[in-house]
Amino acid sequence: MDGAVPRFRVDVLTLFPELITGYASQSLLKLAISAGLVAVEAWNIRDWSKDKHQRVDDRPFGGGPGMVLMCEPVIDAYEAVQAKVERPGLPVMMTPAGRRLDQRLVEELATSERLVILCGRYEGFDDRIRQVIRPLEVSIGDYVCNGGEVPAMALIDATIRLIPGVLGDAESTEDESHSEPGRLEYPQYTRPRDYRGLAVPDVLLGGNHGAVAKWREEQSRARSQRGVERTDSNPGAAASG
Ligand code: 6GU
Repeated sequence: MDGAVPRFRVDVLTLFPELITGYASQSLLKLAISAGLVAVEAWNIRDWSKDKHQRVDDRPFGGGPGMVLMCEPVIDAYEAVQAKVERPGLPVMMTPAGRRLDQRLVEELATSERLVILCGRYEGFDDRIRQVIRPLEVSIGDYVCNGGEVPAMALIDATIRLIPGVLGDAESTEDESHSEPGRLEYPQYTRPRDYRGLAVPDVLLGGNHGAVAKWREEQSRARSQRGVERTDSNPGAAASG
């Protein structure tokens, strides 16, 4: 690190900051952080509670199960974290009611210099948090997770790999699954040539680059087609969002 401002910064507001710091301490993200390309900071919303028991949630008005995250600690945390650095971040709220995360949205997010991500737990956020902050609301799919942390990690994971320099090989985002909408990558093989009677396709061993490219194109097309069929035959996967 040379003290330069990282090209991409993510601040995550959560009740479980260690989920995020644990994730950020491994693998590609760890390398990108130590190279100074990206920064990921996790903040505990509880630190902005004014309650002597550090409470951040309360029962819903109107009754019903579960607890709701309160306006004051969340918005105080959000405003304090926004003020930590000069450039304001795009506010992002992780919620199953949000816009479905896809590669197009990932690409949009990667053009941002800074995200401030709000992760909820319990039954959700007091709606006035959304009304005050006016965040981009993002969902990772039509199912319910126990909190926004795992969805936030999926968003961060997909986004940082588009930040220049994070992946070693500049080409490796070009060819891969979803760089064209709905397009899936061709199958890959490595040693050994034969595993439990399953052989590597001959074309990959022949050294004919033209033939390899043609085979991969065909395989990619066939896989993408199968993806469409799977979605069509599975009403859950086809649900709109
Ligand atoms: Cl962003 N949050 C939660 N809690 N569940 C989800 C989600 C987000 N996206 C899909 N399911």
